[in-house]
Amino acid sequence: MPRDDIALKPKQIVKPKLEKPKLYKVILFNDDYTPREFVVLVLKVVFRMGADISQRVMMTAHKLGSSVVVVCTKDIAETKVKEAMDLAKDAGFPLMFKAEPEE
Ligand code: TYC
Repeated sequence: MPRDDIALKPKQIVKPKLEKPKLYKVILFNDDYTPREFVVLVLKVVFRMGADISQRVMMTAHKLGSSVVVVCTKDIAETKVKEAMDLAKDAGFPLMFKAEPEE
């Protein structure tokens, strides 16, 4: 039977301190040699972007010099950059992507 003459301490609630994972931007850079269609293809295949958004991201890099493609965890950003640049290298184009920490 529960005793009412003993004061029980309330159980402490321990909140696990989970750090938010740092986010990384994948940035696409313009160059003078890679065909626009190839850039769009890479965005579709590697980043699974639709036709319209791929075209817009490519044109932003083409006009402004660079464009953010996606924001994600470091691992994913670095893997995507490698996949995209391997495709470009195999096709003989100097297309450049970089993963950078988000401020
Ligand atoms: N500037 C390239 C051209 O005119 C096309 C291009 C666009 C290349 C975007 C890279 O990130 C890029 N053929």
